[in-house]
Amino acid sequence: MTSVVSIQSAVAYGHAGNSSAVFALQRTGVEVWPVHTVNFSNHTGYGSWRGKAIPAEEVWDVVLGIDERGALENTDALLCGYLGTPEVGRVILDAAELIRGRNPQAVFCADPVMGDVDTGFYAAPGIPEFWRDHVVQAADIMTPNLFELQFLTGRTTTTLDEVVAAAQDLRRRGPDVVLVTSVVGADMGPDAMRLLAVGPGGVWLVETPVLERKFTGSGDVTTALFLARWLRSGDLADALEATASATYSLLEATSAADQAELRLVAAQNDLVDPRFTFRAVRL
Ligand code: PXL
Repeated sequence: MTSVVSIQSAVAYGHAGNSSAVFALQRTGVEVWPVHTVNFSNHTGYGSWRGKAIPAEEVWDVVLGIDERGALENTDALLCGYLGTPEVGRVILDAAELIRGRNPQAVFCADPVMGDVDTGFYAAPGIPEFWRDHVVQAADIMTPNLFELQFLTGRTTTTLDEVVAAAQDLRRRGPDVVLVTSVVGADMGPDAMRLLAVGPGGVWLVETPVLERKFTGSGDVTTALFLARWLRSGDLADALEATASATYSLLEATSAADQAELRLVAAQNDLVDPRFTFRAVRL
């Protein structure tokens, strides 16, 4: 059984961080051990929320407890996302090292959650820099959106070629596989949403129709599904297609129901048997 340690946020209401990734992983047949970085009432996109970030020592303590069960030897991947505080950045690096020590084959998948084009940076000061200066070098897989890719590489991109070049640049700094979400550019039409995957299997692009909505938590589902499929098939194009198909189907169901929060439970079948399927093209 594939097993993943997932260190990210928890929200009581709605679906973001672990509160979207855990169910997505479980529904696709992955055993997941969630470690929470914050305990919030809801995601921060609402503008107000209650609850607190969990102190870094407590986050680390939970990782140690999992290790004391002997479970890290059977961990196939560490998945990380929303951090809450820059101090938790150190915890995810220590967790990656501990897990690699227990299982040298384990994969470190880091979603550098920090911001987006429309919101700007929403991560606390110091977190974007921690991803850039410390996590990039340690990760095997990274899944930035285009805004995050530009920050991590210090490049601005206007064309698809420049996005590919920035993703290749990120690969040279660390992760072997880079998945870029929300790919847009001057030479790309406004009529598609795009995901780009760059890795040992080449450069692959997939397009889905545009949904005129902003979703929170969709990136967390995207990364979770991509990791799950990558662990299963090890095939970049296959992982990209499966991720785009399932995520688009979920977002389409959310739009159709006119809901603010992802229809993760109601549309759970889309995670394993998506109603829409998309093919990736090699660039
Ligand atoms: O989807 C990213 C995310 C995760 N967790 C929390 C968030 C957000 C984005 O706003 O607020 C708590």
